[in-house]
Amino acid sequence: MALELPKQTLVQMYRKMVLIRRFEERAGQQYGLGQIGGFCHLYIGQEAVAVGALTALEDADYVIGGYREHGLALARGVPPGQLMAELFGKATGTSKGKGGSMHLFDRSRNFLGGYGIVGGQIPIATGYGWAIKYRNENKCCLCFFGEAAVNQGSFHESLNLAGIWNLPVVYLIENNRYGMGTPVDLSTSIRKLSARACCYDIANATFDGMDVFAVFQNVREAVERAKRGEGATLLEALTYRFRGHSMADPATYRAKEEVEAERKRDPIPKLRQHLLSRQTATEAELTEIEAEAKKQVDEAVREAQRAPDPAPEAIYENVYSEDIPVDRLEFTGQR
Ligand SMILES: Cc1ncc(C[n+]2csc(CCOP(=O)(O)OP(=O)(O)O)c2C)c(N)n1
Ligand SMILES: [Mg+2]
Repeated sequence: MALELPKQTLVQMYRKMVLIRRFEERAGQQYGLGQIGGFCHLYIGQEAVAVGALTALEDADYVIGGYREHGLALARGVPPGQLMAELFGKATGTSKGKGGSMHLFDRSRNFLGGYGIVGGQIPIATGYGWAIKYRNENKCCLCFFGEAAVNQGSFHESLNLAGIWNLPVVYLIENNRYGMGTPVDLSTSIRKLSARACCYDIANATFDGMDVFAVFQNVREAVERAKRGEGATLLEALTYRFRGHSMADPATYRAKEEVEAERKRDPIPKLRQHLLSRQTATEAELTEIEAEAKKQVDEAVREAQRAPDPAPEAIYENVYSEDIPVDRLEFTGQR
């Protein structure tokens, strides 16, 4: 699978995964130093899901996620300095410092957030799917959410509509085994969560979310299906978060042995080993990528520190939109 991808793509996947890991470590550190307020949910351990999935997407496609979305934003190409500034609540952040960790947006990259309500992004993705179809566009919407969201009404209602209307949406469950402190087998009666798609007659697959190529391949197939007009797909990536749910969670509800066993599945050393063993990249090239990621993150922190706070009067801006562009109001597609 990996072999058919050009070296440049494979190395870029590694670069992004390492950047996300270093960024999240620094975000955790800066949170501890009091530079970041509010909630902060780190993506450490899940990097292969964001990077594999977003490599399969085109720039014109839409991406939407929940509150554990720093990695999604970075994989989509949001500059780390702008992202760190948002976490710091600074005016140069992706949401002008008014969104914070859970509400990252970048319209220029079709990155739609960032939602704090579990499963809240799923109906929005479904609406985007409907709009794409109505406008006759050759695009899709990729929607990330955690495994705890599959018991929300919003999930079932959305998949039902996506099934009826054959919408170009890829629903991607990041099954990291826990919803806060609750293990998935205490919240959900079935083991294979992608099987829920059968109720709505949509395509589905479960795969190793620590294997960036498995993620890429499954998402690419789902994206192609959506763009062929064959409707939605429900995907389940089996992953794990190495840290607690949020910065306030010491994760005492899981055994040390379990975490150690999961760490052996760490997607970053796995990809590193793959690149070296196939001679796709040399040790020196990968070491340089790792040093570059660290430098980028150091610079992101400096940029965030230097950036100004939002002006007090900015509190009134971006609350209501009084000048919605006409192209947002007029639908030209066929029903
Ligand atoms: C509707 C709603 N209910 C409860 C919460 C509180 N809450 C925040 S995160 C979370 C767990 C979600 O777990 P999961 O969907 O598996 O995502 P993960 O945190 O593992 O990425 C809960 C219950 C919320 N934010 N929204
Ligand atoms: Mg979870």
